[in-house]
Amino acid sequence: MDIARTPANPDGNPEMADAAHAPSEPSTIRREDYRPFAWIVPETRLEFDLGLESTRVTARLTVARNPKADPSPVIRLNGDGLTADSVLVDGEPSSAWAMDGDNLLLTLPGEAHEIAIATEIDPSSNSQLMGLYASNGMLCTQCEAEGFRRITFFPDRPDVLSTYTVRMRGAKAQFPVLLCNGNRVATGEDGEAHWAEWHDPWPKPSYLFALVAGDLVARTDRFATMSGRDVELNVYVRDGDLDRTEHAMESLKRSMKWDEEVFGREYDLDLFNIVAVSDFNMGAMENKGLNVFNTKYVLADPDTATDGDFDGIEGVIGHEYFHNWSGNRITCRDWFQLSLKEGFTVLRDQLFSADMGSEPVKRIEDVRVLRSVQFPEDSGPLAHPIRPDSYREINNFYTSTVYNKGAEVIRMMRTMAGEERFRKGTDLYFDRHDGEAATCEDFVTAIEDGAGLDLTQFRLWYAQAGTPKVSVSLDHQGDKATLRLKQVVPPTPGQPDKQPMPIPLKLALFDRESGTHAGEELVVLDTAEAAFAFDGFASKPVLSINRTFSAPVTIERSVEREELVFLAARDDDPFARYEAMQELTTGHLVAAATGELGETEREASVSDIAEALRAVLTDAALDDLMRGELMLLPGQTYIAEQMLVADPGRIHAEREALKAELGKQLRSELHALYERAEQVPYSLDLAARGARKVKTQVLVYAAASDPAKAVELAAHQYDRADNMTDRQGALMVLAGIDSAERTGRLLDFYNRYQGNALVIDKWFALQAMSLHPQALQHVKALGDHADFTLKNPNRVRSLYMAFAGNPHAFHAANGEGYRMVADLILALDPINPQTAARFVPPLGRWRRIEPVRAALMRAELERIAAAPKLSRDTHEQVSRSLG
Ligand code: B3K
Ligand code: ZN
Repeated sequence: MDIARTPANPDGNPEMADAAHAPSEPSTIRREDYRPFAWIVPETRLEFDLGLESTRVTARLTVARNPKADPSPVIRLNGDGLTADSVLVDGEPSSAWAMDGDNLLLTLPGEAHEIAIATEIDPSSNSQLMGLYASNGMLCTQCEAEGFRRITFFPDRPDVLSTYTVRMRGAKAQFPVLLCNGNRVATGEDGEAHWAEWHDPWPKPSYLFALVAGDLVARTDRFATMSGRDVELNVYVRDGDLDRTEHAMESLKRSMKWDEEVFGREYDLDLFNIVAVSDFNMGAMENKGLNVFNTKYVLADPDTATDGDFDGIEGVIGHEYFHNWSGNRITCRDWFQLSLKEGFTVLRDQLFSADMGSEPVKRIEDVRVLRSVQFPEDSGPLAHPIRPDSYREINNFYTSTVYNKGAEVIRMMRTMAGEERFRKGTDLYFDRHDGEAATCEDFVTAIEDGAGLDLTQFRLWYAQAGTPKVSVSLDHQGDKATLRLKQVVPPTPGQPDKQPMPIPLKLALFDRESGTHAGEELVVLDTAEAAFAFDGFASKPVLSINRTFSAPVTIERSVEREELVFLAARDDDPFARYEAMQELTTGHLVAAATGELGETEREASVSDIAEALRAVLTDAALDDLMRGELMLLPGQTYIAEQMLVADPGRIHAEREALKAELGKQLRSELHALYERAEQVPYSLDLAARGARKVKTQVLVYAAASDPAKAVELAAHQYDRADNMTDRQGALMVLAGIDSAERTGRLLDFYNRYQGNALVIDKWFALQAMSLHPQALQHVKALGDHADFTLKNPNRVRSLYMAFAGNPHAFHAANGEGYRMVADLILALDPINPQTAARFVPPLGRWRRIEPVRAALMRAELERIAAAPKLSRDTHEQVSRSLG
C-alpha cells in the first residue's frame, strides 16, 4: 500500500505531535552531546529486489525501548535522499510519522514493535559511491560512516547493534553471485531470477552492512583457526583478474594466523569473503565477513604491481581483517571514538607488516607517512585531537591524525608497558568489551588495568591536538652527562593553551671512541621541563634520542654535524641511523632555503652529507632495503614543515641542487651500487626488493646530476625490466627529463597496459608527479584525456592527488596549480563530495607559505567557498581552512 509518499498531516493526530516536535539534528555534532539511543533494534530483516536502475528495499526492524536511555516515544530513523513508500507498525499502515529533513520520525505507543518500511533506490545514479551503487555492472555497498541511510531508513549510528537477516533477489544472468554479511543460509530460483538468504549471527551496527551482486569469479582457499574452525576464504574479482589474486589470498591467510599468534584473536564465522571493486572512495572496508576492497589493494602480479603495491595489499588486507576484532566485535560508541578502532587497527597492521618484512624499514615508512601527512595536518587549520570534539561531516575525520597519530598514541602505551604487559591490556580490552560499542576511554582504562600503567595524564594525547616540540640539550661535567628536555605543545584551532603530556623517549649515549653504548634507556618526559643525569662518562657522549621514533614529536636540538655523521654511520638502531641522515640533510636544506647558508658553510655541509652517504652506499653490512631508505632525501613537505613560513620554490631548488651535488661527488659509488643491484634477479625476497629500490634511487641521483646519463640508464632499465617496480622506477625518472626516450617509453607504457585501469592510473600519476618543468601543462592536458573521468576516484587521485603532492608544479609561482586544484574540487563536488573534500587540505596550508603564493591559495579557497550548493564535506573543509 502506498499510503505515505507524502508525510501524513499531523493535524488532530496526537502521536504526530511528538514526531513533529522532536528536536532537529544540529549541524555541528558535539562529542559532549552524546546520548544513548532511545530504542534498541534486536533484529533487522532486509529484502532487496535488485536492479541497477531500481532496487526495492524492505526493512523490517524489531524495536524496543532502551532501558539505558532517556525514554522517548519517537524513534528517529535516518535517511539520506530516501522516500518511504510505506510505513507499517506491527503490520498495520501507520500515519504516526513525519519527515525531519531527510530523517523519518516515527511515534510508537508501546514498549516494543515491528516496523516495516519500503523504499526504492537507483544505484546507477549514485555517483557518491556511498550506500548501494553500481560499478561496472555490479552492485555493491559502502556504508561507513553514514551510507546505510542511503539504502533504507534506520537508526544509522554505531551504537545501535542489530542481528541481520538479508534476502536478496536478482536476475541470474546479471547477478550470478549474491553476497552479504555472515553465512548463506538458503538459496533458490525464481524463473529468470534467483535469491539468496544470508544471516549474520553477530550483532553489528549498520555501517558494517554490505551487499554485493554481480558477475564475479573467486579464488577459494581455506583456513583452519586455532580452535579448529574450518573457514572458507574467497577473493572475488571480475573474470580475467583471477590470476592476480594469489598475493591477496596469501596475505589474508598470513593475517589470520598472525592475529591468533600475536593478539590471540580468532576468526568467528565459517566464511570470509573479499570482493574487489574498481570504483571505491578509499582503500577497503571491513564489513563483517564481506570485506569490500578497492581493486588497487587486491590485484597484483610482478608485471603490473610494484613492490610497494605488494606491500600495500598485504597491509590493507591485514588492516581490514584485524578490524574483525578491533572494530567489528568491539565497535565505536559514536564517531568521535573512530580512533578506537582505526588507531588500534593501524598499529596492528603496522606490527603485522613489520613481522612479515623488514621491521626497521617498515618503521621508517610509517614515520615518513606520519611526518609528511599528519604533522602538516597537526600544524595547520584542520588540526584536531585523535578523538575530535566536534564535526559537521564525519567523512572529513578519516584523517591521518585519527589513523596514524592514533596508532602512535597506542604504540606509546605499548612502549611504556612493554610487549607482554601491553598484551595483557589488549586481552582485557577484548574480554571486557566484546560485543559492545565502546569508547577510547574504555580502551585506555583496559590497558591501564591490564598492563598496570597509570595513564591518567597520558589521556591528554586523546584530547590535545598539535605535535609536541621537545628541545633537547646535553651537558657534560666530570663523569656526568645531563640531559635537559623541554616540551611545548603548540596551540591549535580551538585549543590555545596546552598542558604537558607524557612523552616516552628511548635514548642511548654513545662513547665516541668505541662507538658503543651501555644500553638503551626509556625516559618519560611528563613535565614542561626536566633533567636526567647519567653517570660514568669520562668524555661527552653522543646522544641518540627518540630511537625507533618512540614518541610522535619533533625533536629540536642544536647538534654538531659531526655527531650526526657519527650516528648515521654507527647507530645500532636502524631508525636512529636513518634519523641522523635525515637530520643532517634537513638541517642543510632548511638553512639553504632560508638563505642562512654562506658559501663555505654550504660546501662543508654538503661534504659532510656526502661522507655520510658514501658510508651508506658502501657499507657491506647494510641490506639494500635499508640502504634505499637511507638514500632518500627528506620530502619537501617535511622540509617546509620545519619552517615557520616556507618558499616552496626555494626548497625545491635547494633539494634538487643537493641531489645533483651528491650525485656528482658519489658518482662512482652510485654506479658500482647500480651495477651490483642490476645482477639480482626478480623475486619478492627482501634482498631482491632492496636491489630494485637502490637501483631506482641511483637513477634519481643521476637525473639531478647527469640527466643524459640518467636517460640512458633509465631507458635501459625500462627496456629490460621484467617487473613493474623496475619499469615504473625507470619511467618515473624518464618522465622528469625532456627527451625522445621520455616520449617513447610513456607511449610504450600506455600501449602495453591499455585496458588495465590500475596500471593506467600509474601512467597518469607518473606524469603528474614528475620533475618535468612542464608537469603542470601535462596535467592540464591529461585532464582532457579520453581515459580520464571524474567518476572513478582512483583515476581522479592518480592525476590530481599526485599533482597536489608535486610541489614544483602545484606551487607554480603564478598560482595556476592552485587554480587547477580548485577547479577540480568545484567540478567533483557535485559528483563525489567525499573525494572532492580530500583535495582541500593542500590549499589549506596557505598560512605556512610565503605571502605571494599564500594570497593566491587563499583566493582559490574563497572562490570555492563562494560557489552555490557546496556539499557539507567541502564546505566544512574550506571554511575551516579559511578559519
Ligand atoms: N573503515 C574504513 C574507512 C571508511 C571511510 C569512510 N569515509 C576503512 C578502514 O579504515 O579500514
Ligand atoms: Zn580501518
